[in-house]
Amino acid sequence: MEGPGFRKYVAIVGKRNVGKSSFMNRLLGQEISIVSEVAGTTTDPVFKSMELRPLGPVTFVDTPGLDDVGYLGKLRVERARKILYRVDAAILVVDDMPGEYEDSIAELLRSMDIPFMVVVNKEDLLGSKAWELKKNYESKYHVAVLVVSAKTGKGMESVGDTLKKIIPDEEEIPFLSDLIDGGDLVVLVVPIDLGAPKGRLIMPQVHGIREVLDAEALALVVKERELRYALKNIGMKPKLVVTDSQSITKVISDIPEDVNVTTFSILETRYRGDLLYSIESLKAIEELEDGDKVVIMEACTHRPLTEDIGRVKIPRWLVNHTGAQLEFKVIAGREFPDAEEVEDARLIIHCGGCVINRNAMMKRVKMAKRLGIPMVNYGVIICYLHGVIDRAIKVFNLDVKV
Ligand SMILES: Nc1nc2c(ncn2[C@@H]2O[C@H](COP(=O)(O)OP(=O)(O)OP(=O)(O)O)[C@@H](O)[C@H]2O)c(=O)[nH]1
Ligand SMILES: [Mg+2]
Repeated sequence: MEGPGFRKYVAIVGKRNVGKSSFMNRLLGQEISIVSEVAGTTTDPVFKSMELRPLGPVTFVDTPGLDDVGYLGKLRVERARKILYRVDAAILVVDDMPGEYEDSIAELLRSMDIPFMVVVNKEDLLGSKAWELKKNYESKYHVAVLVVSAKTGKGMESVGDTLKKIIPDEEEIPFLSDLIDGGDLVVLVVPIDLGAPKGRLIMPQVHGIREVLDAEALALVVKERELRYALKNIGMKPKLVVTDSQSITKVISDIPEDVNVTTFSILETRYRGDLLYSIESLKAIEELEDGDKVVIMEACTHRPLTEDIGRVKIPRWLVNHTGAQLEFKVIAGREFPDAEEVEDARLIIHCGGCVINRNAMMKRVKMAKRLGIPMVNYGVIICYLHGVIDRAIKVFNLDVKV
């Protein structure tokens, strides 16, 4: 399956003239990036896609040697950050001992949570010194180091294997099965309103029911109007109540105080993304001021409804809550936007991401983190703006204060 989160982006970084472009060309087996003995040949990032076994589709990003004169200090880091925020891994190409430049790149990559490997290039020139360099890089950075020659092709065959090892696959997180035990009663409150699709339930609802059954627990599915009646008559206290975000305040008023409750949307945020970051990012709401830019981000491009949750309701609630004149911008689509489009945003409000998988959603979370932008999800912000977030996340026992 091809899609965002499946294709890997790998940046090739290193000093000028170490052979970054030559290395990429050799991987691709064709001349894509201009190579020359003049330092600073590559001036803008060059993107090139290929199938690299055993990794699958990869897009390599050949970067300008970031030690360019004129891009020193902070500016250089800012420039690198804008290239690197979207990559899954980096390859640091070197032809000499680790120095200040390599240290600063390694530190930047670590701070951005980007796994990297080192490639000692020019083995044909360096000879045994190449292996000495390998030892140095291994003991200094504790990463995988390959010795290659972009010129002769030596050592190049291990690049795919090494990249596969350093790029982690996201672990799977259960939807709700870890929150319940066999025999528990779980109540799923499902609105059947105009927004509900005809004749069926939506994915998170089906997912919830399925996991309750897998856990050998009992699923009771009701509309919000029948909730009180159901609880009165069933004679059993629910372990968990899951509801649609928009009915949460009503649902809370209908259930005992000590019953855990959350929303389908919060479960989805945890399942696909980073619930903790979403909750930590709520802080940013209280800091919003007049003129601040808030980005509404959706992973799909559905046709907006008239009372659209992301485009109409959340902005309205947010303005009411903060009292600030905010500037909203909607960005929809399967690709996370360019850094320029979001870097001045004070907050990103992201949809649940039902059309993308965990790898893709986590990648978006990482990109927001790397750009230093707080990012909350619809379900989390709705509960926060309705004053019920503490109650709605209690069941997860997270180590966070809202
Ligand atoms: N002998 C030898 N020369 C190499 C090798 N790889 C690259 N070179 C040479 O090193 C010089 C620089 O190579 P590039 O690939 O342009 O280096 P770069 O890192 O992309 O440089 P910038 O784009 O300027 O940052 C060229 O003259 C290449 O032919 C190698 O494995 N062996
Ligand atoms: Mg180059």
